[in-house]
Amino acid sequence: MSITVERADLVRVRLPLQHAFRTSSHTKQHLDHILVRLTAGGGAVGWGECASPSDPYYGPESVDTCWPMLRDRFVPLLLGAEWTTPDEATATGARIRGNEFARAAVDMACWDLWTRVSGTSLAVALGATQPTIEAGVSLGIEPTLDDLLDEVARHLDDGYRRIKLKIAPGWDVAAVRAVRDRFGDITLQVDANGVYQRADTPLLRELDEFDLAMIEQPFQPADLMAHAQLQALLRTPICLDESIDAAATVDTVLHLDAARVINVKVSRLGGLGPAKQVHDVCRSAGVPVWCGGMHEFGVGRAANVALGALPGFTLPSDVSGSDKYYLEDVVDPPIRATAGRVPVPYDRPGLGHDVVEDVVAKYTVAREVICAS
Ligand code: OSB
Ligand code: MG
Repeated sequence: MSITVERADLVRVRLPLQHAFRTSSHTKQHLDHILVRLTAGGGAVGWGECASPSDPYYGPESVDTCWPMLRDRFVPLLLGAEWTTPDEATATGARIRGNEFARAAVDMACWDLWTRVSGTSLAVALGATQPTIEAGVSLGIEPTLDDLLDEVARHLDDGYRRIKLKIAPGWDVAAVRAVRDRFGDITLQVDANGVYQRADTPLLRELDEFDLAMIEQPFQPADLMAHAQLQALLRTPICLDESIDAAATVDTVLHLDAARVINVKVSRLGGLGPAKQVHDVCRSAGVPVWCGGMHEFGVGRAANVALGALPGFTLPSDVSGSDKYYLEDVVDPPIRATAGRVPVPYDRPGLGHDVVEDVVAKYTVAREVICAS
């Protein structure tokens, strides 16, 4: 079966948040992501999501860099090309370096299109085996420790079984201690998003006494040596997120013993194909992985659910129900966690969740159509 994409719609969608996000600089009431809708000759449609943050603080990309990369680079390379597998489709963009969030949107849309045309579910096509995935939540820095304790209590009440706390200088040991003291032996882990310096090693060692499931990305992404040196001092596993830009980096990380757990993200790695590769490398090395997220809308979230059901995903994910974040989502059926688990839609084609175009239209702030010339 061969597929040729003839048209791509880029849609910038702004979904209102359930609870405003506070960052160090401002408060956000909504998030903008780019949905990519591909139409093949014959009319079949596939959807992908670019879940880049608005600001280039997690990585170098932003929504505003992804849009022209999609419009002027990834989409024109794909349009008119004949392909038979998603890997062949995304190979059209292989010469482009970096820009993984933009690349991931096209990759995901090609997987959705391909599995819909072939009448299989994305989960089956990827080789997923788990009936449900374990949902976890990622909680941000709160104004006070009492606010944090309330947030943790609320999510435990909602059935989530694993809690991840964002930490940063000034919001680390005391926050972890407060949560441990109050909630006992829940599965607890922390994520620093690379904000500590090597000189903070004594402080990071203090976290070792709290039986954390892992410490995620303490140092900046390129500093694998610092992670290896810290891992040698800790009993708690280090997990890498931002550092893992490709399967090849996993080899280096494992060789250095710079981490003992890997966070696999479709968005950060440039799509489902490369994310599966990282899963496969870790699985054959016996290294546990879990599925991370970027606050995806339903399209990207559905891709995370399918990926997160692969057999090597043995640790709880950051994939929660989309109602944790959004008042209304773009897919039907909605993605929900029940008793801390999200079901995997093996019996539905493609992503397993259909995009509701009326909802997309309601929240669209920009749209551009690119056709094969
Ligand atoms: O580091 O895992 C991260 C969100 C934006 C940027 C970075 C990260 C995150 C999350 C969100 O932790 C997890 C989710 O999608 O719920
Ligand atoms: Mg992270």
